[in-house]
Amino acid sequence: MAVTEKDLQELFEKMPSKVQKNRRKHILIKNGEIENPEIEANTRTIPGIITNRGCAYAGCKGVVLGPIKDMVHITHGPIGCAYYTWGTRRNKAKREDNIKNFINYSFSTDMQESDIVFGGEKKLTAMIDEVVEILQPKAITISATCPVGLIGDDINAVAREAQKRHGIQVLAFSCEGYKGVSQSAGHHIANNSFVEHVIGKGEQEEAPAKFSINLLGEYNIGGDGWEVERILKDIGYHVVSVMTGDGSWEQMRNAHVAELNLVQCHRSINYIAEKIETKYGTPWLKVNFVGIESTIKSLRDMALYFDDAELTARTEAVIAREVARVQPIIDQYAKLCQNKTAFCFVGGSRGHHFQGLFRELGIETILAGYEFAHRDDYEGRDIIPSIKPDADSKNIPDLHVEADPKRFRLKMSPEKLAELKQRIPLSDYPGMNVDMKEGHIIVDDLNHFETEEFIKLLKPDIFSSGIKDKYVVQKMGIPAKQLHSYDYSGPYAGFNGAVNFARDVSMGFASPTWNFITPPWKNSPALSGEMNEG
Ligand code: CFM
Ligand code: HCA
Repeated sequence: MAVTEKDLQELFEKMPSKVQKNRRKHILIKNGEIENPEIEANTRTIPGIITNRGCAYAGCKGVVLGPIKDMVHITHGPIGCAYYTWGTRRNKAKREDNIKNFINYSFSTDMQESDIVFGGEKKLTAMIDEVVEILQPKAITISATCPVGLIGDDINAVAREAQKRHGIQVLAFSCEGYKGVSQSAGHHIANNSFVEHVIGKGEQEEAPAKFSINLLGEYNIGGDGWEVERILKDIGYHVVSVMTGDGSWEQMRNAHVAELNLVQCHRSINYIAEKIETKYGTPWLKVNFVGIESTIKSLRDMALYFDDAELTARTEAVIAREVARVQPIIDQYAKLCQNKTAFCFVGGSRGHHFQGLFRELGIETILAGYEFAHRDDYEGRDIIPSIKPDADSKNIPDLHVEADPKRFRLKMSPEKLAELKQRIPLSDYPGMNVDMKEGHIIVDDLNHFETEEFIKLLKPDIFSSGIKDKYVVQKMGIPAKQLHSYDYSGPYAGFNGAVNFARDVSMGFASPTWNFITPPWKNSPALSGEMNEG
């Protein structure tokens, strides 16, 4: 069933008029007659609305910094903030020779009321000294939480002093939770600091091997990054650094030597790709390793970029071998998925990326959206010049970078690069809106009220989003698949990931559990009337 403007009208009528006015701008019904309609995104959620969004601290410490394994990440704040950004995201990391791995530890100053009253700088200083004494990390991060900004602890001064005292890099991040309208502000804060203080600071001058790449915006959730690396290494690529899944400070410092940057999640990391290009001359390529077709396309785009006969042949051989291996298994699972419908609502890029994988199984995404993406993630990169300054850029000034006179190196002639840009999505990406089908819904910052209303209207066969709404949705009788943490499963990226996803989703459909749940709309009749005994 398609949703009409009239349905939307009825849904909005249940909201207070101010909320209606605000929310109307965040919801679109895809209508081919209007090319790329404008959607409001990356603006403040109305207080009182139950949003799935997180905060700037979550985006900085939890998302971007957290997965870097050889740095100790200190949360200066209440214990809950540290715990939330440590255990639940499932960014996996392996032990490696000569690289320490602190990923299993959560470090927090565990701020108490007395620290709020008297200040917490001394406690933070003591904690850094203790960390250095016990663990001897090569670098430390300090992330601010809301109270730090409110009481005025100067974490930058503490970091500077600690850096002098211990002779190791100590980076402070002023990512107080309220700094932006969502996690997205935190991504900016983390990335700006890396561009300024970490990337390009290593000793290496040349790429250590042919076909050297960095993998940006891959956080190794459920092992996604490992599956992507497996494929890339098999083809003959050398992965210099991954930002930041199973990543390391050590490798990031030499990221400037790579010949190409791959960008998986553009929402959280496009700034780094842009800045590295300006500073070191490394072009970037938008890739998507979620879904078989997207994985194949990404691999072929990479081969086009490097333009090497042997690499291209190897790319095709690996694709052929992998597809022959996984497709028959996926086909079996896909039988259980035909003509089903999904809602796909995730934070930044996954709300878009997973639509292709759903489609390959025979599942159509009828409603999708992002928690905190910006307009370019919906409407495509082309609209960037027309975007009015958004909430993040007002709060977090853009970092100005210039070409590094010692290390800037053109990786390819400007003519060849320009010619390639005609054929592959170098420094470009289409928005989610292009992939949505006629009549399907796009919702920015979907809230819990709207979730329930849209479920009643569209009755999807599967709902994919996060932990905050999963259980409400399951109680409505709809299988829910977390696309943040993958519900203890994964990887879902690459060829093996597509098999895992097909297995998990079809299991959701095949499970008899749903027969024991009566959705609320089945308990109350759709039509109601009164008996007239006259
Ligand atoms: Fe990028 Fe991510 Fe996402 Fe994201 Fe996130 Fe995440 Fe996400 Mo949760 S970096 S934007 S801030 S792909 S943590 S690994 S799943 S909301 S869609
Ligand atoms: C975050 C992390 C998160 C939360 C997931 C969820 C993640 O935003 O702070 O709400 O289910 O992927 O772990 O996005």
